[in-house]
Order: sequence, then structure tokens, then C-alpha cells
Amino acid sequence: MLVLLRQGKISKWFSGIGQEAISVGVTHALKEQEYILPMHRNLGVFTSRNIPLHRLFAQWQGKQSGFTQGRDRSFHFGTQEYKIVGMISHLGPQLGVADGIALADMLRRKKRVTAVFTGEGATSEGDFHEALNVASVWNLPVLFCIENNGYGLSTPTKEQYNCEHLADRAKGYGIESRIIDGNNILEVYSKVNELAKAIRKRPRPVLLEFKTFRMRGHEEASGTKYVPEKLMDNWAKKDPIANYESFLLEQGIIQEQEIETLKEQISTEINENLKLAYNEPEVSFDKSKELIEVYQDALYEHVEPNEKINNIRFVDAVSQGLEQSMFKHNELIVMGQDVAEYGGVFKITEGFVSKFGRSRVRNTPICESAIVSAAMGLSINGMKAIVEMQFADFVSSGFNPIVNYLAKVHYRWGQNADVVIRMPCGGGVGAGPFHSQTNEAWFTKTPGLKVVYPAFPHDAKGLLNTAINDPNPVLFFEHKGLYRSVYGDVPEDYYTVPMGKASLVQEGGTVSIVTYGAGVHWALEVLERHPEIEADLIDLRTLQPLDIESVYTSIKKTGKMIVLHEDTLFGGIANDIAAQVMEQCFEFLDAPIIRVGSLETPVPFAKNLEKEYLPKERFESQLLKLIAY
Ligand SMILES: Cc1ncc(C[n+]2csc(CCOP(=O)(O)OP(=O)(O)O)c2C)c(N)n1
Ligand SMILES: [Mg+2]
Repeated sequence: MLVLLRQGKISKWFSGIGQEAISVGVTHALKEQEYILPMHRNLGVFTSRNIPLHRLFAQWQGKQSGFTQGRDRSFHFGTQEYKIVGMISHLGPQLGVADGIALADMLRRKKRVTAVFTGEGATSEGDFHEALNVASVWNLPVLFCIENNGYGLSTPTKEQYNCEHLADRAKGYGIESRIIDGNNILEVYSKVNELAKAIRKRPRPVLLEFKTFRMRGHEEASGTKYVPEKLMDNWAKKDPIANYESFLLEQGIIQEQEIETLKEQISTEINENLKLAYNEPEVSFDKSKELIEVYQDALYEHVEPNEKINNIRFVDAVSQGLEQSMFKHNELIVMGQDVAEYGGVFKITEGFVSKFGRSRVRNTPICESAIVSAAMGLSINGMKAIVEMQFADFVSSGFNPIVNYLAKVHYRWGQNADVVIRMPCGGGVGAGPFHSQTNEAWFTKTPGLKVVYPAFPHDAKGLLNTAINDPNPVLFFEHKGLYRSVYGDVPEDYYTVPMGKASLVQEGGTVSIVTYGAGVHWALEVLERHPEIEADLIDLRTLQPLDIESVYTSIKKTGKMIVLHEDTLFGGIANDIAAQVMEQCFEFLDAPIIRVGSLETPVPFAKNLEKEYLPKERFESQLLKLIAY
């Protein structure tokens, strides 16, 4: 690998030289069907699972027969075929994903262990703490394997953490731990093997700290100048491969000649496989394929609403949809803070525990990042997950796995993230900067996510059902100002509403009002006060996919458009809609496009401030101005 790298024949490479015993030992102690989640130095996991070398070379050369079709580099891939789930660069989320995989095994009563790796540097990330804590509280069968190799890039351990052994932290999480000589393959294998057997019998998390050393630079280009030579020399004596070889020779288990033969065989295997990868052409670009494969195919199954209708609140419609989906999908798990007996702060899941049990309706510790990652893990292991953010504002604490893991995983290696994140959002409720935001634009920007934002009970229920059926990650926004103020006719039984289709709430020829969420209700109020205005009122309902065609159709009829949203304007979705209409319908416009949104400030608390912050009143004057243009 080092030679190939110097010749520029493979891309970025993180060497595991000096640490091989850990990857190899752990992988051999696990069964083939048990998931392993390696990091960037764990080549030994991939080779121990017998992945053909030409596929690995193709991966590192960005070729088609690698694991990401040239879309991601180095060890950033997973493969269900080999039950290996590769990392994302951010390191920490791996640990929470392992929790989710293990949770699925536990819920299905499969006696399995999941092993996840981390460097000692990444144990400083919040994800490490969150994942261990969740695993402990839920008693998940996870082996957390820390490879303590002395450095995180150039940072030595004493600048990374301030305790003697990282294994000691286990006590604080209420779990067991072991310190293992990571340079001794026999010790690694026998201890992990024994633990894996014990965990299969009695599921529980265990923290392992493998003491080892990184014998090369962080990656090859960065060198090892900052590592004291003496340290290198001392660890060189403990080289796991050289020592194991001497041991086998001393014990008479292997002869010099056999070693030579083995090396030749391996050399030939490497060269033959390299040739296969080299002979493969560069990946070709097919725009529509690239775009399509950001998402998993979602076959929409339309279920017609039945005739029995009840007039219910928005909040009841969401709750009903969720409950019926729980009955429909046996392997759908709801996770969130206080969602069990308490029913969630908005009472959406009230009564769910008695219907579905605590294993499917799970209270979580306050750790959004690990829970979103765990939802990813459930999906990898074939289950479906709903995560309730207590308030949409708190999604920032789970932002990383959403935008970097869930959003990108299908494009990268074809794995879907069957996760719906419910987002009680929105202002007008006097709740201040941290309980009022409507942060859909944080997500509409990220390819790979779907974003739904209903305005009426009927749509909320039908779209939630569709979002849950959809195998892709969906951010489902529920305006909490609408929860108990908006009523609507809602079919009693299960039904679906398609994503990516706007609804024409009111029809008229003078102006197009384009909006969603609370904006729809503000527009309706204004139109009620001005019966003389003949407006097309378009409720977008979903923002990704966005039904821009319905907007074009309306503009072509009215020639005037005003876009209204509760979000602040700069970087908001109104801009994209305005820009697309400009590009596609310029000749049809009879007036400049008007955008109305909230002031460019955080959401203020006091009533008078919030009233001026929100665009509700400005909307009326802007609409009248546009009509008079
Ligand atoms: C969130 C995040 N911060 C920083 C980095 C850059 N980075 C990549 S690997 C690394 C060092 C990791 O050290 P450690 O966890 O000890 O693993 P090792 O490389 O030693 O195996 C750093 C700083 C990153 N990838 N992600
Ligand atoms: Mg390290």
C-alpha cells in the first residue's frame, strides 16, 4: 500500500501498521453475520472478512467495482454483503450507529454482538459519551473498541484526555471494561472471543481499550516528526506481526520455508488483484444516474381515504397517523425524549406504550446525535425508525448524523436511511429563540433528505404515513402553533397523501400566493378580510421534493407571485422559488416577485417583538402592493 501510494496509484491512505492484531483479532472473534463498524485504520477487518482484494483496490482508485462507484474514498463505505459498516469522516457517529444495529438484534432476540471501533482521539467527541450512555441504559450488546495508538493526528494522548486509562470511563457509564494488549493477536482474539460469547448469552455493552501504537504518520503525507524516536523504537520491538511470527517459529508451528511460501502467495494475490483493478476503466458520469441514486427508489402506494370522517385537531391527526403506521409496520420503532408513558411534550404518543410496548416506544436520554445515529443503525439492520425531536430547535444537537450520515448514505454506498424525524416547530407561541424556530432551510439545502411541512390535519396524517413508508430520511415539520388551533376533516382509517404535490387551497386569477405551514393560515386570514382578491393560494406541503410545476402553472395564469414563509428570508426557500420562476416563467411575469419572511433576527420572546418579527402583518401590505402594481 505504501508503494502504491507513493506512485499515486491509490488515494488517501491511513495505515494500520503496528495495529493489525486488533482488527484481525476482533474480526475473527465475531461471527460472519455480526456487524463490524471499522474506522480508517482497520484494513484488517476488510481482509479478515475475505473481501476480494481487487474490489478494495477498485474502491481506493474510485472505480466502479469498488463499493461506492467512485463516490467516496478510502474506507468510507459499508457493505451488507460482508456485514461491514464503514465510517463517515466525522468519526463519532459510528458509535451510535452500532447502538442502533445492536438494538435491532436485541429486539428480534437474535443472540448477536456488534463491534465498533474508535481511535482514542475520537473518544473526546460527544458522540462517544452519548453512544456509551445509550448502550448502557438500553443494555445493548455492543463491543466498543478503542484503539489507543498514542496520537490523534499530531495530538498526543495527554493533550486529548486527562485520565489514566480510557477504559476507566466505563465505570461512569455503568458498564464493564477491559484493557487489552493490542499488539498481541492471541490476547486480542482470546479475550474478545470470550467476551463475545458472554455477550451473546447475556446482552450488554463492554468497553475495550486496546493499547497499541501508530507506527506511521496520521496519513502518509504528514510524517511522524512530532513523535519521539525512542517511543517509536520501543513500540517497534512490540510489532504484532513480527512477534507473532517469532512465536510461531519458536513453537515449531510454522517453518521459515512456509513463511516464504505464504508471502509469495500473498504477493501474487495482491498483484493479480491489482491488475484487475487497473484494467478497469475510470467511472463514467451519467447525470441522471447520479441524481437518482441520491435517494432510494420510493414506490408510492396510494391508499384512498375511507368515508368515515371526523373533525379533529392537527395534533390528533399526527397522533392518529403515527399510531396507524405503528400497527401497519411491526418493525417501526419510535424514539424520543419523554415519548413513553409521558406521551411526549405535545402528547402525540400518549397511550402508545400500552398499545405497542416499551420496546417499540422508547424514552431516550437527552442525546439527539446518538439517537439519530441509532436510528441509522436500526435502518442498516432492516428496521424503521421515527425520532421525535422534543422541539425542532434541538435538532442542531443531532445535525451531524442527519446531514452527513443519513443524507449521504444512499448516494455513497447504496444503503438507505429509513428514518422519519418529527420536528415540532414554529413561532407565534411566545417561546423565545430556542423553542420557536422553523429550521427547514437547514435541511432543504442538503441533497439526500426529504422535507415535509403540512398545514392541515388531513395532509399531516396522510403525509406522515407516506413519510414512514418512504425508505429515505424525511424531516417532518409539525407547526406547534397549529397543533391545537387548527381543526379539519380527517378520514378515520389509514390513508396516504403523496409527497411532492402542492395543493391549491383556493383558486383565483389575479395573483399567486405560494406558502406552506403557518403561512397558509395567515394567507387565508388575509384573503378572508379581502374577498375582492382573487388569488391562487398554493400550499407547497412538501419542500423536498418541491412541486415547482404547480407554481409555474399558477404564474402562467396570474402573472404575479408573492412567496410567504415564516422562516427568515435570507437563505430561505422563497429565494429558490423566486429564482426558478424568474428563470422559467420570466415572460409571464407582470410584476416583480415579492418575498415575505421573518426579520433577520433570532425569534424574540415578548409578544410585541414577536409580532413584528413574524411576517404575518407585512404579508397583507405587500400583497396589496403587488396587486396594485
Ligand atoms: C469531527 C472531526 N474532527 C476532526 C477530524 C479530522 N481528523 C480525522 S482523523 C483525526 C485524528 C483521529 O484520532 P484517533 O481517533 O486517535 O484515531 P487514529 O487516527 O489515531 O486512528 C482527526 C483530527 C475529523 N475527521 N472529524
Ligand atoms: Mg489515535
